[in-house]
Amino acid sequence: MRRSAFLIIALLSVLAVWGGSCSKEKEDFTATTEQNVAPTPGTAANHKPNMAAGSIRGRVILRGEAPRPQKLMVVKDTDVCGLEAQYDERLVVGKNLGIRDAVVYLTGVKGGKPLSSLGSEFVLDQQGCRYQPHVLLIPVNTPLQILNADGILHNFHTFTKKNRPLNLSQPEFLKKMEVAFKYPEFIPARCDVHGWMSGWIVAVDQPYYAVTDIDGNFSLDDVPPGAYVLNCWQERLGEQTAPVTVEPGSAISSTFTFSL
Ligand SMILES: [Cu+2]
Repeated sequence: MRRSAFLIIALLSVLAVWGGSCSKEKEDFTATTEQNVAPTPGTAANHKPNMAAGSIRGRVILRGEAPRPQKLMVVKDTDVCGLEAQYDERLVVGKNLGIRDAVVYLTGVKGGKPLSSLGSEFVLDQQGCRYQPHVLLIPVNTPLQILNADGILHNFHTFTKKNRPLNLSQPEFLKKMEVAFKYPEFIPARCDVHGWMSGWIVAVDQPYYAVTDIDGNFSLDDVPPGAYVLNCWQERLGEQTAPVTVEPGSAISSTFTFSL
């Protein structure tokens, strides 16, 4: 009798643990689903989303066929730079002809979320003799940390029209440098030591900017209702614009199509 009572208690304990883990899974699943269906506008932790705001989502795509990735010749520091094959990142076409590293931005927005909603820490790494990321957004007058994960000599050289041009040597022992940009500008960056290294710093004075992901997707959230111009820039393909009207609480979609 005492043995069967023990067995029943043991069985109930197992069921309780099993039931607990099931409902946990269910909770997690529900949370993920809600997140996917109804994304919260605005990303800054300290920013209260404006419930009347709208959002713009879309893609930047290439018409026709994706070009073959162009392999770069690594002719220097091959023990660090040549560990992986290097490809020209000035035009990277992913799934369904989506274009990576296009910059999509709104002009004409008054008010809305703060510039700080773009983030609080901005890092450009030099890893495998590539700039990572290839295109980086940074608010004006904000420190940009330039890291040297490679531990070899690099040179950070910017080609600017509004900002002060930079030409900074970063020897192997200098793991971090810090710079800032005073004016909004699309700024090419190069390394004079490794001629194939190229990237872009996009200094911005308003937060309605996004860089497309590997599949060409972008999203701009927490946009105050109004009529604006949506701009799309790609370093090789140029710039396009489209008028957009954001209604309160609406989500609109927009696609930019470029040709080579
Ligand atoms: Cu370099």
